[in-house]
Amino acid sequence: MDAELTRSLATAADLLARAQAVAVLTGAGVSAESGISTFRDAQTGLWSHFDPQQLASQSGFAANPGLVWRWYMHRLAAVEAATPNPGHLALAALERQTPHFTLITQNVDDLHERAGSTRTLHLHGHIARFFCNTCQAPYTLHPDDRTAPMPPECKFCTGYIRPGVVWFGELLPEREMWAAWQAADTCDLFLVIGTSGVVYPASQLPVRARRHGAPIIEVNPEPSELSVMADICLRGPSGVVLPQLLMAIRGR
Ligand code: BJW
Ligand code: ZN
Repeated sequence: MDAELTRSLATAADLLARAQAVAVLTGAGVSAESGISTFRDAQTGLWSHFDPQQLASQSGFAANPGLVWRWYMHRLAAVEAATPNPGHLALAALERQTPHFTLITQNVDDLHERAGSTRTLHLHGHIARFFCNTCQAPYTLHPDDRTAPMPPECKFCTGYIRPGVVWFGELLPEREMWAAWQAADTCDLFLVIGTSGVVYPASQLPVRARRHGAPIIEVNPEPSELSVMADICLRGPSGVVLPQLLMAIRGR
């Protein structure tokens, strides 16, 4: 481990050990080491010709509902086959040893929950939940839907069924967003992990935390849009850095 990372880990561990209220924002990078592609990574294979930003929108769904459905079924299968990595496990352990801990995720997978995190706020919804795009009625996925060329149709209104995620231009779930603002406004330490920080309003959470003086720690192998406001940048994959951080806290 290089000397700068060792020093930064020790400072971050001190801050975490003293903090009473910790808020954490995670993004796709935290699931990368579980084999789930990050959102803005070049898509692979069949999907490399498509723009994820266009697919994850009402206009993309209207233009080609079959394509969007098949993309989500492909990604759902990847999430179901994946298992939590040491980064997810370290965050669950951190929750257990912190008096007030709020985990806010932009991820649509359930790997934080499967790692043992108990109070995760999903700002962008869940890939394994479904509802009607027209009348919002909830829908239970049928095994045949997974390989269907088109989305299933709603039995109430014949609208198309869509995944329970938040697309561009859509509002975030109110209860989760409100709880996330609260956590950012009241924390005494904010961690930003594995996110490019380009998507609003999630990107505003660390801004809010910083406004009232909470130190910001970033964990990301690459600089992000949020690096400029971070007091400490831990440059490395979260599956490696977060367990090291946990060890540094315990070794104090
Ligand atoms: C690792 C790693 C390892 C890799 N360890 N790290 C102009 C200006 C400002 C705002 C807007 C604008 N035009 C429109 C907007 C608003 C828009 C927005 O923000 N757009 C921007 C792109 C500009 N936002 C919205 O529309 C939101 N709604 C909203 O604002 O409502 C009000 C409103 C309505 C109408 C008009 C205007 C306002 C909704 C946003 C919903 C986003 N949904 C998605 C899709 C979810 C479903 C799906 O998954 O298909 O959520 S988009 C996508 O981005 C997904 C992610 O959760 C989200 C964030 O991405 P994330 O997690 O940061 O991933 P990446 O891939 O970007 O980055 C990965 C990072 O990991 C990198 O930094 C790597 O280095 C790192 N990494 N390996 C640690 N091992
Ligand atoms: Zn319907």
